[in-house]
Amino acid sequence: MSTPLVGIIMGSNSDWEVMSQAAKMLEEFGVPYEAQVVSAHRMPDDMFRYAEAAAGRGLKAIIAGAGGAAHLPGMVAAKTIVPVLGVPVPSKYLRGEDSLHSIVQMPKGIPVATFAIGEAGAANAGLFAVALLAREDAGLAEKLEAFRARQTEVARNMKLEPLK
Ligand code: RP5
Repeated sequence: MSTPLVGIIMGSNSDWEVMSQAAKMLEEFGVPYEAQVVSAHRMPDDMFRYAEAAAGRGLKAIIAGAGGAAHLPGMVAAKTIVPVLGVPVPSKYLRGEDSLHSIVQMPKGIPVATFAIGEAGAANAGLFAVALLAREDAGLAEKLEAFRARQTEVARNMKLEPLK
């Protein structure tokens, strides 16, 4: 396995169903990544260690997902200058609106690039990490262009059922 360029972290293994969409996207593009649970409130020291080591280990982006009072992306961003992409994971009672607000409302000075709630957000965070890496990797840029072109073709070929 090559050295990971993207770190995917999440608050719980219950987030994996959503966060695996980011991993699938990175796999599709052949980007080396790692994925693990780093809980902000249950493993705060591990979280800081992860963030502090990220740049030195060669991570170019960190995709961080959490649900509820989702402080993981913001706290990780506070301890590293590696770009942090935040994914709000749907929560049981507030359906992820709590997660979204916790992640998106970062005070000025520590940015977290915040994505949509749930699977689309996780997949788009993966795609965004690919786009970041593609700035320095012509082969990856070509794959991203091809991905977009295929998507365009699918949309162009969409047929609508006639009214009955
Ligand atoms: C957060 O609390 C996690 O990110 C997860 O979305 C949520 C629930 O965690 P579990 O109770 O399923 O471990 O920390």
